[in-house]
Amino acid sequence: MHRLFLVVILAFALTACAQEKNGYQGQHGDHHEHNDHQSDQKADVQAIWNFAAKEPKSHIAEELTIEIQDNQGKPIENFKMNHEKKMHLIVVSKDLSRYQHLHPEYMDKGIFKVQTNFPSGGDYKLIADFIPEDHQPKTQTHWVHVAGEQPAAEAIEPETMLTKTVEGKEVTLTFDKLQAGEEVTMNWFIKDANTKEPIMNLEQYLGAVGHVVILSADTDQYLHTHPVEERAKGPDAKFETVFPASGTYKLWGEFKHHGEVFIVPFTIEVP
Ligand SMILES: [Cu+2]
Repeated sequence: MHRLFLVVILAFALTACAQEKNGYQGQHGDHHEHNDHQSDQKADVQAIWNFAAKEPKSHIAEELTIEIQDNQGKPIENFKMNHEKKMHLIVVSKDLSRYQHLHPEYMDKGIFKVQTNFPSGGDYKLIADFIPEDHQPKTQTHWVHVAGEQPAAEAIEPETMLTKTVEGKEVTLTFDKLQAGEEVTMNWFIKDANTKEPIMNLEQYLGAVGHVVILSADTDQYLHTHPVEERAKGPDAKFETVFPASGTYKLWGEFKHHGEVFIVPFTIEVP
């Protein structure tokens, strides 16, 4: 319980730190000047983000390289498997309307590579989630501007009805008690949208009943969640998390049924 809370706090600290670094790199184009953070013991890893293209464009495959280093610029070479992958990469537009969950491939010497394919132009936040051997879970983030046609930003409005149909599934999200700073258990209840029958045979997706990613509306807070029962098969999928502050958050639940992954987004207000 306490460990979960610490992870969330650590993720914050790292996110804030990474943003500062990214801004710094953006201005100076120098990936090696990080002395400003060496005194901060939490900033014990850093990520260097590079697209093969000078300016990535939407609707085409763009190669992204992410190098994970310690704070001296030495590659970190060993990573723990976490939900069957060495790195999870969340790609989200600034208005949170477009979301992708990718798995960069580990090459060697701390270097991960992935093909991105942005669904539109605009600003995107990239969030890499990984666990170096002998470290706590880490989060590193990066903003990128993508060239291409950009639809008007969508408002991030909390939904009052937390039931929706996505790809033939009717999904209802409930919370035991929704309160910032408290451990919250959420339940995703999944029915077949046509027959209204509860789905009892969800497949394991990345070693669990599903995955839930949560971001605050300003994208600053990336929350980790843990399935209460990893091997559950539905119709209930329960996860625990702690919302660190009151405000608007977007959640994406990812589940697998009949070999297909479906992603269900909800926007909520946390008191
Ligand atoms: Cu993942």
